[in-house]
Amino acid sequence: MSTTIDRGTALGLPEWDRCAVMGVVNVTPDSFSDGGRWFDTTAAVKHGLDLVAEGADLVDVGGESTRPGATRVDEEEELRRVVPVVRGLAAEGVTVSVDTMRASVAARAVEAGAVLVNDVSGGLADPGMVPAVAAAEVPFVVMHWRGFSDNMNSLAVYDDVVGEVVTELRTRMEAVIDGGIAPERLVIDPGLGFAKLAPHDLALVAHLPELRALGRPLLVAASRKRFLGHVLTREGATPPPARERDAATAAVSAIAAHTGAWAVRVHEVRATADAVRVARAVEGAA
Ligand code: PMM
Repeated sequence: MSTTIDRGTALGLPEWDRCAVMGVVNVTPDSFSDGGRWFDTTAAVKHGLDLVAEGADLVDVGGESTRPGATRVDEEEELRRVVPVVRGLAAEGVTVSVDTMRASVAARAVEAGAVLVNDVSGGLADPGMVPAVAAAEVPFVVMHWRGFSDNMNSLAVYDDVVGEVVTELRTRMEAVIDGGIAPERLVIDPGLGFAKLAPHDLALVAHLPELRALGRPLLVAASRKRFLGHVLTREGATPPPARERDAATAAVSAIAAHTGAWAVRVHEVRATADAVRVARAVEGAA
């Protein structure tokens, strides 16, 4: 089936005829929405397989929480969390991506079978990352990022959030290409919630085609984030907890799929798998 929306493709990854679904496995004790739930290799692998059974096209494995205010995990611990889970899922034939800001973790995860490196810092956190990914010849997610989670809220200052994110992403794309990563392997991501307040995130979701105009496939990761808590908060009430934001997440998945996202990254796969299929059907009927 041919698509009417050109979502782009990343060299080295399968091609889907609709927006792909990336399921999240956080092997962490403290991620904001699912910390502690899959903090064991067997449970994490099982969870990844469950996400595939529910409709995930690829599974993103991370061992470091990036929630606002989080402090960094050390390298040995991150390796211990991530590598066996990547190996276990890849051995089952799952398309695995690794969510890490460390070159050593990316390299070891690729050896263990990961086929995509997802670095929320876009290569800024570790000077070894870009050379490692270039050498491994795997696709690379360049996310919009302004600084580590412990102080990113103070960096959420914009005059024109869409224009500034586009400009800063373009600069990072040029830097990683200069560093040796093939342009065909890049995926870009607006970094919802990273140095952004709710109005910034909403503006970025409203303007995805402007990000897509950078010419690379677009990954959108809204799942359970704070801006959805804001949207769902009734007057005078506190925001619903992260795990009660899955219907809102699926709504963003439908919008993102309909406006050209290549993939959406979510914790709860079932509703988003339906959302991207509905978006595909609507696209086919246009
Ligand atoms: N957000 C989180 C983690 N990894 N990766 C990408 N590419 N984009 C994101 O927005 C992103 C990410 C936040 O933590 P979570 O794993 O609990 O969603």
